[in-house]
Amino acid sequence: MRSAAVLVLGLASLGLSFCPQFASFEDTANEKQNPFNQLTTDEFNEAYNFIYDKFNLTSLEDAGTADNYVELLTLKPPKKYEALDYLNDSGDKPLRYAKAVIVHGTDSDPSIKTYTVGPLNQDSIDVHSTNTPPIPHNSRRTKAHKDAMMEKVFVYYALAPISEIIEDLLGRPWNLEEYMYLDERLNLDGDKRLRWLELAQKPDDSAFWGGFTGFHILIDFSGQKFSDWKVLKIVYGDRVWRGLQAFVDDYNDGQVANVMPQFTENELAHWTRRRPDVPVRDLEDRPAPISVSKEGLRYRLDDKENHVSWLNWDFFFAHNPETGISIHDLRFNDVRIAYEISLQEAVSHYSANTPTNANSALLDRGIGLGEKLTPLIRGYDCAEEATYLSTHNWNGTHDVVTPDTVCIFEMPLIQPISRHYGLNDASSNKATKLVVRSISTPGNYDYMIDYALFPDGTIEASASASGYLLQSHSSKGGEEFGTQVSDTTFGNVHDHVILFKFDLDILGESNTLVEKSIDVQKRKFFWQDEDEDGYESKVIKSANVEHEKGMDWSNNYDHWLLLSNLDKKTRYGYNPAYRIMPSTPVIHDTPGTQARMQRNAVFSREHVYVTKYNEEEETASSMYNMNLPNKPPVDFGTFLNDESIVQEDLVLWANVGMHHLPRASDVPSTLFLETKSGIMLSPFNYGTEELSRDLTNVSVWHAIGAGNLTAKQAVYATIDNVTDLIKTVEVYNDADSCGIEPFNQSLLGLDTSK
Ligand SMILES: *[C@@H]1O[C@H](CO)[C@@H](O)[C@H](O)[C@H]1NC(C)=O
Ligand SMILES: *[C@@H]1O[C@H](CO)[C@@H](O)[C@H](O)[C@H]1NC(C)=O
Ligand SMILES: *[C@@H]1O[C@H](CO)[C@@H](O)[C@H](O)[C@H]1NC(C)=O
Ligand SMILES: *[C@@H]1O[C@H](CO)[C@@H](O)[C@H](O)[C@H]1NC(C)=O
Ligand SMILES: *[C@@H]1O[C@H](CO)[C@@H](O)[C@H](O)[C@H]1NC(C)=O
Ligand SMILES: *[C@@H]1O[C@H](CO)[C@@H](O)[C@H](O)[C@H]1NC(C)=O
Ligand SMILES: *[C@@H]1O[C@H](CO)[C@@H](O)[C@H](O)[C@H]1NC(C)=O
Ligand SMILES: [Cu+2]
Repeated sequence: MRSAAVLVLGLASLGLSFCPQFASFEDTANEKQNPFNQLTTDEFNEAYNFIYDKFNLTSLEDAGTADNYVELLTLKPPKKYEALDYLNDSGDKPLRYAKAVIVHGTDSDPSIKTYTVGPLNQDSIDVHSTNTPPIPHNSRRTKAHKDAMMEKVFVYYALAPISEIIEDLLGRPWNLEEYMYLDERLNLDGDKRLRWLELAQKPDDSAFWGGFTGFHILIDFSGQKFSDWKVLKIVYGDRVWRGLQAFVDDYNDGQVANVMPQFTENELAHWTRRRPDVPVRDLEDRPAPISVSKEGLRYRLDDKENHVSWLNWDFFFAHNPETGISIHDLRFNDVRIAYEISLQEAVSHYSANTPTNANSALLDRGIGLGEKLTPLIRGYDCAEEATYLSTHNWNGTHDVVTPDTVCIFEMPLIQPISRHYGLNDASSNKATKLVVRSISTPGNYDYMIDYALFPDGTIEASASASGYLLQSHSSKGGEEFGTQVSDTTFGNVHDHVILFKFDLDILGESNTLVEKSIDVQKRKFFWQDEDEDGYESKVIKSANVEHEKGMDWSNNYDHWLLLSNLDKKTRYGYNPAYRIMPSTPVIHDTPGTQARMQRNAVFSREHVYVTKYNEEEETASSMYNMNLPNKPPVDFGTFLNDESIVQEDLVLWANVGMHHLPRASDVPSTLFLETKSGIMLSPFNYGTEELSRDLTNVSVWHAIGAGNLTAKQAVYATIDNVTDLIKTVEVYNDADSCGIEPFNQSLLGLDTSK
C-alpha cells in the first residue's frame, strides 16, 4: 500500500448553498515504521532470487505438475514480543523475513513445504523449514499455469467423445468457450485428488454462476500425469453412471432422456443485469445525499507506513495475501488496546442433494481471501471523500500492484452518540466513525470487511456479503435443501462463518477473561417486614475463565465477556476491561453437518474462543485447510489445549456470519444490507466515565432560570465552559400560585424542640 490517491473535486459554484469540496487527508510521517507492512518490491525480489536457485524453481508461468515453484511469498509477521519492544520505544525494528510456500513437484514423493527466508536487507540471508507439516501434492491449489492448463485439457478431451450427447442434453456441443465448470473436492486427507465438476453455461464470467446444467463429472486428478487421471462418474438427472462408457452405452440404447430444462443463452446473459426496462423512481434522477468534511478531513495518514491517526486513535494497518487487511498496535489516547485485529477465514458451508454443492465447504483462504481484494468503485463502495490506497501481491515472478483496494473515511452516523433533553438542560453529541474498508471477491461472493473506530473507544470488526449465489441446477427433491431462484436453478441453504482474531492487550499484555452473568436469586432485605415476600433479584455473578475454551453467546445475552487486567484497578476498584460482544446477530456452523468441516474448521463450531498467546498459533487456518479436512496444516483444535489463562497474554477469536436461506431477493445479488455481521469491543469500567466526554462538538443548552428550556443559552463549548454555565437551580415553595395549600413542615412529625 504505497501509493495513495486523493479525490479533489473542485466544482464550480452551481449557485447551491455549498458545493462539495473534498479535502485531502493530513499527510504526516509517523515516527515509527510499520513492522507489519507487506514486503517491498526489493524484499520480494531478494527472497525470490535466493530461493530460486536453491530449490531449482520454475516460474509460476512455466510450471506444471512436475516442477518446483513458489505458490506464496509474503511477509512472515514479526514475533509479537520483538515488535512490542520496538513499538514500546526501547527495541530495534524487528528484522524482516519472508514466508515462502514452495510446491516440490520434482520430488519422488512430491509435497508442499513452508519456509522462512531472511533476514532480508542484511548481509546474510538464509532459508529455514518451519513446523508446518508437508502438505500432500494432491492437495495443492491449481496455481501453476501448466497445471491449470493440463486440467482443462484433460476435461476437454475427456468430454470430447460425448460432445454430441452433451449437445442433445444441454443444448450446446461441448467446448471450453460455451461451458465453465465449478469443482468441489471430495478427498479428506490428500491421498487422492478427487473433484466433482458441474458444467455451467458461460455467456459471460458472471452469468455463469446461474448457468449450472446439472451435468456432473467426478474426476480423479491424483498423480502428476494425464495417464494417472480418470473419469469416475457421471451424474445427470437422477441417475449416476460409473465411468464414461456406461453413460455412452446407456445413451446409445436410448436410456438417457433429456430431462433437465436449460436456460436459453439470452435468458442467462440477462439474469445478472439491472433493469433498464422500468421507469426511474420518482425523484431518483437527483443525486443521493453525501457527507462532506467542510473544513478538511480529520485524520492523519502516513501512506508509506500505513499509519492512521484520528481523534486520539492511532494504528497501523497492513495487507497480506492470506487474510487481507489487518489492524495493528491500535491505541486510544496513546494507550494500546489491541496488538492485532485481523480476518482469519471465511467459510461457506452448503447442503444439497447434488454432488458439487453437497461437497461445497469453502474455506475461502484457499481461494484467495486476501489475494483477491478487488478495486473499490470510487463514489460507490466508500464515502465520497474517502482516501484510496493500493495493495500489492507477489504473482509468482513479480510484485504486482492492485489499485484502490483499501479505503479510509470518516462518516457521520447521522445520529448523536449521546443525548438528553431535560427540563434544565439538553445536549446532543455528534457521532462519527472512522472506517478502514476492503472488499474481497474470492469467487461468487464479495465480502466487505470493515474495521470501524468510534469516539468513545469502541471498535467494531464486521463482514457483509454480496455478489452472486452459488447455485446448482434444479434437482428432484432439491426443495428440501434450497429455494428455486430461477427457472432452472436452486440456491442451496448454507452457513457463512467468518472468523476474526482479536489480540487485545488491556493496559499491558497480562489479561484475564472475566465472565459476568445474571443469576436470579430470591432475596429478602432488612428493610422489609417479616411477612413481606422477598424479591426475585438479578444478582451479578463474576468468574474468571480459567482455561482456554470456546463459548457460545448466551441465549438472552445475559453474559458479559470482559477482557480485564486484574493487576489494575479504577478509582472504584474495578479491573479495567474491554467487553467483546456481537454488534449484530452472529452464528457458528450448523452442528452435525460436519462432513467436510473436520479438523480444518474447528474454529467454526462455537461463537467465540479464548486462547493463550502462542507464537506458533499466529493464525487459525491456512490456504490448505479447505483441501485437507482431516489433516489440515493448521488445526485450531490444538490451540485449545487447556492452558491456564489467568493474567496471561490472551487472544480472542470470534465468528460473525449468518445462516443463508436463499430466496428470490438474492437474485441477481445478495444484499449487503441484511448480511452484515459484526463484533464490537467496547470499554467496560475501562475508566470512570464515558470516554467521548471530551468531544467539543456538542450542542448543550442550559435553562436560564429553573425548568424553562425555552429561555436557553446554547453553547458549543468545552466541558469547562459548560460547568461554568450551570446555574444553581433554586428550590422554592411556590405552591400558592398553583392553588394548592402551602406545605406545613409540622406534618412531618419531627420533634423541633431540640
Ligand atoms: C506477473 O506480473 C508480471 C508483471 O506484470 C507479468 O508479466 C506476469 O505475466 C505475471 N505473472 C502471472 C503468473 O500472472
Ligand atoms: C530441476 O527441475 C526440473 C523440472 O522443473 C528437472 O527437470 C530437473 O531435473 C531439476 N534439476 C535438478 C538438479 O534437480
Ligand atoms: C509495552 O508497553 C506496555 C504499556 O506501557 C506495557 O504494559 C508492556 O508490558 C510493554 N511490553 C513490552 C513487551 O515491553
Ligand atoms: C459543530 O456542529 C455544528 C452542527 O452541525 C456545526 O454547525 C459546527 O460548525 C460544528 N463545530 C465544530 C467546531 O465542528
Ligand atoms: C420561559 O422563558 C420564556 C422566554 O424568556 C418566557 O417567555 C416564558 O414566560 C418563560 N416561562 C416560564 C414558565 O417561566
Ligand atoms: C468557552 O471558553 C472559551 C475559552 O475560555 C471562550 O473563549 C469562549 O467564549 C467560551 N464560550 C462560552 C459560550 O462561554
Ligand atoms: C401547621 O400545623 C400546625 C399543627 O397542625 C398548626 O399549629 C399550625 O398553625 C400550622 N401552620 C400553618 C402556617 O398553617
Ligand atoms: Cu450466502
